[in-house]
Amino acid sequence: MEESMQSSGPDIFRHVTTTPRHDWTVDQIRSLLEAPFLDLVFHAARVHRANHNPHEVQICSLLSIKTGGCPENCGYCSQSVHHKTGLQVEPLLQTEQVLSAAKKAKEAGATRFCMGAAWREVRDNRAFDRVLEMIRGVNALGMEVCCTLGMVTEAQARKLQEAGLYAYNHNIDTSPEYYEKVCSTRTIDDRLQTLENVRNAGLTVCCGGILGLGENQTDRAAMLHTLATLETHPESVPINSLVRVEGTPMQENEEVDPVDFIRMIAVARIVMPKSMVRLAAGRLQLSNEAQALAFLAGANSIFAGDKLLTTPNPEFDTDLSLLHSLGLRGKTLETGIEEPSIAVAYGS
Ligand code: SAM
Ligand code: DTB
Ligand code: SF4
Repeated sequence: MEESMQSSGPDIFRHVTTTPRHDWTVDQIRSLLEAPFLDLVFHAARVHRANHNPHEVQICSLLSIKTGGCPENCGYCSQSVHHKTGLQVEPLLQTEQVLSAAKKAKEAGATRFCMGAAWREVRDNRAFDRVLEMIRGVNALGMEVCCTLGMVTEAQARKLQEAGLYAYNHNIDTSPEYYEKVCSTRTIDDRLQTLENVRNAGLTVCCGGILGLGENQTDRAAMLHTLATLETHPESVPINSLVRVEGTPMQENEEVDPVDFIRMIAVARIVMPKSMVRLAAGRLQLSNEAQALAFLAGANSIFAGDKLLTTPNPEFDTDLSLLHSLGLRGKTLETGIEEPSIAVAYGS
């Protein structure tokens, strides 16, 4: 490599490769998280440009298809029955309502449509049949279809796959060690089992986590370590920053420093070079400049639209003008990596 290590930071960066590795240790990942910020962004940007088109950002659209009343007790969530958040519970939407939202999202430039249901797990009932119908409809629009419906068995995941589902979202949220502080109605092993079921059914995996739950730096490293040591890296890794919801046990949590949010994006990019890293919940707390740094550090997707599932998000037009001002464009499904603007001479 031409640049000397003196100019590109501490020793830990010697371990960085542009191709996927599955043997990162928690200590190494923690060292990356704690490295000088600009060195970290520099290395993450290089890994990013070797694997992705740096001018493209995938726009995803989210829709809550069944809102509130969830029996799980995730401490951050507006939709849990265990917290008094004042959220109005709504039954499963009709298929036509969902398809109309998906069409609008597609016209606005979204290429991925994610449907979320506040369920603990999928049950084989009429509601599931309706979700399968929604998936068939959105798939027919030519979008990547993603669902997040709670725990699924392998047989259910196969039905989702056969209906045209592209990805299943199921976040591990935090480290295995801290997990019970975030949710006690299920274990992280339950989460990992669902991820295995999804993978066995031939779906792509969307799995990430949240910053700001009260976790420490080792937990952040351990969360990324759990994902980066899976046999196949999740194709999609959403990194959320806690949206503090009144009435949840986490409403008073300390705000996440934007620099730490960007660090997490950068390290996710380095340890999972080929995955889509999604700058997910928490963008209202980020300035345009911070978002620009996140894109430089390897984020290549956002959730657009003024609502995430239940909480506010930047206005669609605000996002479009941000992307425009940064010279970024929405990713189309046909394009792969084309002409990264900087030649990458990294050894791997
Ligand atoms: N019930 C399903 C489940 O738990 O997998 C799906 C819905 S859940 C709302 C999807 C993900 O959104 C969660 O796993 C969590 O990572 C993220 N999320 C939920 N509430 C959040 C909040 N207040 N702030 C940031 N991220 C949040
Ligand atoms: C993910 O990791 N973040 C998105 C998507 N996957 C489903 C959801 C964010 C939800 C934020 C809280 C809410 O709006 O209720
Ligand atoms: Fe339920 Fe999902 Fe919210 Fe947890 S994150 S309370 S499982 S909707």
